[in-house]
Amino acid sequence: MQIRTVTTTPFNDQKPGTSGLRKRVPTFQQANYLENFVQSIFDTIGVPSRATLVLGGDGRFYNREAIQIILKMAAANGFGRVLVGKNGILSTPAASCVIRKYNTHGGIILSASHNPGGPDGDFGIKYNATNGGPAPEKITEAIFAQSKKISQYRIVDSSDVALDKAGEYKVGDMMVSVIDPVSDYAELMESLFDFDAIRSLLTGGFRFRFDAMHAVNGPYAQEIFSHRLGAPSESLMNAVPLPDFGGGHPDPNLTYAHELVEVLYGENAPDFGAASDGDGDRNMILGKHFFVNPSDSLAILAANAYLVPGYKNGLAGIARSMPTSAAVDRVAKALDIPCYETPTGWKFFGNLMDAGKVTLCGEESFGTGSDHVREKDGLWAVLFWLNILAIRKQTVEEITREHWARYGRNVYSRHDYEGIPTDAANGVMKLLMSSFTKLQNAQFGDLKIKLCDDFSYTDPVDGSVSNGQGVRIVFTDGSRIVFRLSGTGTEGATLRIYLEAFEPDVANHHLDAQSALSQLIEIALQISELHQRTGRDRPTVIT
Ligand code: VG1
Ligand code: CO
Repeated sequence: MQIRTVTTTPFNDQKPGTSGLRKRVPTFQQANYLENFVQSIFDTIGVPSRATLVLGGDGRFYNREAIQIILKMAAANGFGRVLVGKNGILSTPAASCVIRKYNTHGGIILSASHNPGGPDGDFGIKYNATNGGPAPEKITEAIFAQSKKISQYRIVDSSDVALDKAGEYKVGDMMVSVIDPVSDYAELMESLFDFDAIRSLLTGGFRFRFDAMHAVNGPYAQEIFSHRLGAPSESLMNAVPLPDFGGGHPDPNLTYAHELVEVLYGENAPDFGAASDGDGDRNMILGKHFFVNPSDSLAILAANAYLVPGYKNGLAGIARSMPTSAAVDRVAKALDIPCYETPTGWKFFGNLMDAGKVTLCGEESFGTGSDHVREKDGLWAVLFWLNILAIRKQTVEEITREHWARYGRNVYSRHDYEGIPTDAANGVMKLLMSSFTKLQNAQFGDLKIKLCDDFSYTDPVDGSVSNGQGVRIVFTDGSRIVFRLSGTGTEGATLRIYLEAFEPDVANHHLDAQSALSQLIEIALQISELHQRTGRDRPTVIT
């Protein structure tokens, strides 16, 4: 095997964000840009002799080229085998599943998740550790540090691998197994859910729509919903993955999944609708003319987990990210199990799951998952809902309203201001942080501020500390406003405002979240001077 050592110089912007390194495609296409980052990963994790690596991505533009480069670099860095999804495809949860099932030395996932793709869109890369989960902060920081001092990378000269046929190939001395990206994952889903009950539901007049948004979950949805569960063919929308996601923004929310939303809010709407994102780890759940807030969805899954075979023996605990509503905390309390509050991003759940402290995890950003893998999992959440619907035989809206009646409703919304100038966004955050003393105990109408801080987390398993995870303004009645800067964007800054108020009274549960939260929204805008500082008079996305 001919290993070439190539001299290179560092780029200084290879800092992984909330979930891996995300940049515009042209940035990744620069000479040595991808190679530097991949070599920094290998240098940081160390490669045990003849170790196995998992490799796959969400199929977006530049996926195939990147896979060929990474295969040649893996061979040159001493890997003995790479398991790569056919056509270079693996959804994020499927990659996590494969890493765990075959006990590999982790995996590399190519995705920019919900960010748009195409030649001018975004690309991304991240390393998932041997537990199948996103590398924790101490590893991503070490990769970044390495990327700033890298001077060479290793690669072999070899022809490209035909990724379109499952089989065994060779790159240098390394074996490449091109695997079916769907089968291991589908098998895992069958082991968790009551497929017979779901099949009876889907073939018995219940009407279901799943929107794969031309992203990675198309083939997974076809195999699971159509082939294994017998869903009629009209159940699937946009199920053919495209390198640019059909020009769309593969983010399953009310703004970007509007095609599905129009169907579910239209005349003669189906009973249930769901969508997932670019890399298949997010989910949106809709009923007929009804939207399930992701924080509520997590709470409802937790409360109904006893109905689902994989979870019927109980949950060890639950974790949610800080900005996620406390709806699930109420369920944890009722179940008498612990509930953890972590910073944003799935990498913070891994230790808790590995230590057996939690079974279910969730984020307000349409992410839900469990310890079956170490990533959030879009199709898993849809199957979980279908399993509950199949057993309870009620509508999505009835189940949600009954949940609120029992636990109270955490009215919740997130307002995103996307693509604002970085300076303005930083200015807003600075202003808020310098206002803590002034805001403490301040009164706004009938609301009084109890606490303001910049969220900091100490991992209960390894004691690592993560600071600067978002500004919290908590009121005496438990209402909250949270401000955070996004760590997944590639253009300017995105400021997120998370709003939450608790409504115990069933008589008010019908209220629209925006009107129920109007007072908090006003306070948020006032104390952040957001409109004045950014020149924006409304959010780009409201969920
Ligand atoms: C966003 C979400 C966060 C999620 C992350 C990755 O991060 O808020 O909850 O874990 O995306 O999701 P940020 O830093 O932009 O707020 V995915 O599906 O893009 O990998
Ligand atoms: Co995603």
